[in-house]
Amino acid sequence: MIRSVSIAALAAVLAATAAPGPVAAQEITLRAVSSFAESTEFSKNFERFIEKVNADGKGVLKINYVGGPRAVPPFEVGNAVRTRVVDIANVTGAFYTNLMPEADGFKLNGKPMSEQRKNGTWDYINQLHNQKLNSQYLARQFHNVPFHIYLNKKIDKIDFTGLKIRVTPVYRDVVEAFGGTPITTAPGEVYTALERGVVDGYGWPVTGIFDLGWDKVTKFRMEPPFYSVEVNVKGLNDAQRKLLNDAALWLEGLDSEKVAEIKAQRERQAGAGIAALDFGAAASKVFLDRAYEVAWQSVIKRAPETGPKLRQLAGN
Ligand code: 173
Repeated sequence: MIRSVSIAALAAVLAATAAPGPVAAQEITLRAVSSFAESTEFSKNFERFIEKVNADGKGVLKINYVGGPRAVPPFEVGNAVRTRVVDIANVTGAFYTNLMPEADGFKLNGKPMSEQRKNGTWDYINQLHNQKLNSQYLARQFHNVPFHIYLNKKIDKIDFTGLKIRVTPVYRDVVEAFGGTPITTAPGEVYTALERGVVDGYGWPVTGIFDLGWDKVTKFRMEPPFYSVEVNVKGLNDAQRKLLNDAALWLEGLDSEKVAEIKAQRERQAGAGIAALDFGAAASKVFLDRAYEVAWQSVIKRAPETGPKLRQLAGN
């Protein structure tokens, strides 16, 4: 039987805390999952967040980390949060577009979170999560980490005609816009798809391929980098809001470590024989302008009520 925090349980804790005398409050346990494999790049900082909450929250709140995609398949994590099968999740918007089509638009806003919290972006996105996912949007990570298209077939211009490219909603529109055939898979299926030649390339951030062993089955990384990774932590947290929010801000601050990490990963890719395909500034600009335009059009088409506001907040 899966445990979730009910309003009644929270009320009981609050009542106990408020009672006079030495009444010990009951520690609450929240179940957490990640939509990325345990101990890999896009789970690591979330795992540090859990350690911090468990240290700071002793006696008040405990997070029980159930694990990665073996616990809940990546594309089902959003629904698991909505239905309270889990209390806290580390997940990217592209994985729950079934519940919130505009969630795929968060990748188009690469402003630092300090700014997004000040200018109302975080607030607006949090409201969307309150309404559509029955949850709080605790933190957004990796705003400064871009995506790439990785390839095993060499191209001599930015044109994916004749290529099958593994995607999630993150890359679908841009792959199609440049003539490629998108094939959607969860990250767990990418290695085998590359090994068997089922796909000629894939979309993935600049960081994290070594954790998954994909360097062994990758020949090229196409420039330029585009969009920005959005992995968020969401959960139900009415009673322990301050503890979780303080830890969430700390988690967003970890993004500053990514500047050095990106440089190191690009060098490591070169060392592993993954050559950068760079077509120069003019071709990169054409690619980026189109990549943003097709993605915004796609978000606005799927979410006509909220998409334009997200674009205005992103300012691009
Ligand atoms: O490629 C993916 O699976 C994907 O969409 C993603 C999003 C954020 C971080 C890493 C991967």
